[in-house]
This record gives sequence, C-alpha cells and structure tokens, in this order.
Amino acid sequence: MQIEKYTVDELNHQQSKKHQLRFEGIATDINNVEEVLQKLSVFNIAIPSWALGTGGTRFGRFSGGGEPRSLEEKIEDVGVIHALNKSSNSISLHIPWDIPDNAAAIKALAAQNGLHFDAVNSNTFQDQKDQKLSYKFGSLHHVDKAVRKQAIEHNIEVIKYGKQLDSKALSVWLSDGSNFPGQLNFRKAFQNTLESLQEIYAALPDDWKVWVEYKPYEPNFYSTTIGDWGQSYLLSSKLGPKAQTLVDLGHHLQGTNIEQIVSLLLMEGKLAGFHFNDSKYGDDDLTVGSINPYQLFLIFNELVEGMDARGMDHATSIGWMIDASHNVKDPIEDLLQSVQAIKIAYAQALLVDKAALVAAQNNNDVALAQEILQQAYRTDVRSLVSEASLRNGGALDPIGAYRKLNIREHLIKERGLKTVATGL
Ligand SMILES: [Mn+2]
Repeated sequence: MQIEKYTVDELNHQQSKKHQLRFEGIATDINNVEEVLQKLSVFNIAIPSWALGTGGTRFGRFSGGGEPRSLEEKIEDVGVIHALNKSSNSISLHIPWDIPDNAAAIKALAAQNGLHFDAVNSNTFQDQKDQKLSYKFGSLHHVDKAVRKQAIEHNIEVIKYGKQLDSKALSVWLSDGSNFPGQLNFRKAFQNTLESLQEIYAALPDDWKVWVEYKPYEPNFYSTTIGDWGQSYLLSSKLGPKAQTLVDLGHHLQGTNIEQIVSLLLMEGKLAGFHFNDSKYGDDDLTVGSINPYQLFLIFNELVEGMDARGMDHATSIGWMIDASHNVKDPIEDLLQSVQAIKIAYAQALLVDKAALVAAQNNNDVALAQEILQQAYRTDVRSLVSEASLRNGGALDPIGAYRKLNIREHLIKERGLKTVATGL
C-alpha cells in the first residue's frame, strides 16, 4: 500500500503547535541547530528484507497478520516506513531468500517508493533445496575444496544479482566454526576462509566493497572462524582496500567495549558499517536502543568523532543498516522504533561539545569529560529528529502516524491474516 502524503500532513498539522514549542525550546540552546538538522535529514538507515516478517526462535514462530508474501510486498513495506520517517531509503536483500526474478521491475518498484538497494547478503549458513553439497560443517572454511567452491560460486552469484540492482556491496556472514575442541584446525580453517574470500574479492566490481561480519558464537559454540573484529580485520587487511569489517552490535560478548572497536576500525579506514540491534544477553536481535541506549550514544560519539577526524561524510561513507528480527512485535513498528532510536543517538552525538571534551581529556579532567558526554546524552533531542522528519515530508511521530492511519489493518485486509513472510 502507498501512504498518501496529505494524510501524514494532516496528522502533523494536528501536532504542530506542541511540536513547535518543544522545538523552539531546544533550538535556542544549540548554536548550530541548522547544521544538526541538515545532517539528520540526510541520514538514512537501510532496512533488511528479512526484518519485515515476524521472527521466530527454534521453539516456534508466531506470525503476525498482513506479513509481506513476496519481495514486492517487502519493498512496499519499506516504502511505508520511508514515507513515515523519511530516513529509510534503501533495502538490503538476502539471497536466496529474496531473489529478484525481474531486476528491472523490482528496481522500478523500489524507485516508485523512493528506495534503492543497499548491500546484498549471501547465505551459506543453511542448505537450500536441491543444493548439491551440505554446509553442515561450514562453507568458505570447509575441509572439502568442493564445498568451498560451491560457497564461492554462491557469493559470486549474489554479486551478479546485486549488480542488476545497483547495489555496491556484498555482505558476508559465515556461521563456519566448530562445536567441540579438536573438531577443527584453526589455522587451516582461517587459511581456507581467506583463500575463498580472495576468489570472491576477485569477482567484485571496482566500485564495490565486501563487508566481513564477525560473531563470537552461535550456531557453533566452541569456535567461530570469524569470531571477532581482530579476525575480521586480519581477513579484510589481507584481502585489500575493497574489504572492510562490519560491526553487528549483537555480535559481541557481554561487556565488550564496542565503541573502542569502532574507534580503531575507523582510524584504520576499515569500518564497513553497522548492523544495528540491541541485546541483553547475546545476539538477541532486540529493538535498537531498547536495552542500552547509552551504549548506542557512546558508539555514535566515536563514529562522529572518528568520521570527522578523517573528513568522512556521515551519511554515505559507511553502511548503516538494521539487523533485527522480532518474535512479538509488529515488524514495521519495531523498525520505526529502531530508526528513531538511531537518529536520537546520532543527534545526541552531534551535540557533544568536542572542543571542551578535547580540553578536558588533555587536562585529565575525568569528571568534566563525563559531564560533557552526559550533557549531550541527557538532552531530549526528539523534537530535533521530528523537525528533520517534518522538513523532509515525513511524520512528526512516525509510529503514532502508523497507528492512526491503521496501516496494519489495511495490510491484513490486502494480504490476509495468515501470511508468512518468506525467508525466516
Ligand atoms: Mn548482522
């Protein structure tokens, strides 16, 4: 379904007095408010095609009504999100879950919704129907060269689909690892992975990147062949300038200082981008900002500082994407909440008084340094995010608008109550 802009404008109009008061309150406090608004309005976060259906666990899956039944309907759902928040102008496809049979038609549909295609994601962590060899014991690291070859060819095929859609990056996450000590020779597994990735790298177009994602455990519970940022960085360094490390917030052990990892990857020009989510225990795939919004802010503080230090464009020089999948929420509401949380953290990071922070650091004034960070973090920036959305033609309150416009009811009417999104 398409959202008529006048319906969003009407809702904005109803809330405009209250918004104006809040916005003016904060705007007078910020010296460079127009610059902050400009940065917020060009900042977009990609939506993965697998996040539009209700996720499941190994214990079960409880689908919601009106889930997208095809790639076309997934694109329409991202179109709904983007029409409301004007901050989700791209979609990231997972192959083979979402193979574009007719790339030209798919591209045209995306363009109608104001969307383009972000990174394409390969999948060698499952066996597909009619697949010749199994990935039970891994893919790019496999002891059998024939399995590695099959996985390499799959990745090259994913690049082919991505080229048809004007994607510019291949995102690789491997579940390759071992469940028990002795199962695997770590060095050989790493070398096999490197050699496989080198073949994939050779097939990348000149203006493409390959993003190497890491994860400490699950589905393997003793070792993962690309288990942390060091292993990913080692691979991406050996591969060359088109390879970079992808940080997924949920792919860290508890207590890991993710902001420090981000800072150093940025320093080395090796930060590919982000998969945003939140977690309490592990790779929980919870809504961004729902558990630890302060950590998200601290990460954005390093991102802004590090990108500015290298003269990078905040909006375009790094891949920004949500990677989450929920069991109980309406996926569109969850994604709207996630994008808002990201924009709030980004806005807060833009408010950090950098000169004062540098001075406090140079004076070893620990208390003042903390005050400066928390001054920004404790600022209620929601009206700034709303103002940026309003100026872009989006809703002041995207999730409120989604509910008031009864979009899920419309989708259920159109698609049925018992639909299951493909892929998950
Ligand atoms: Mn991820």
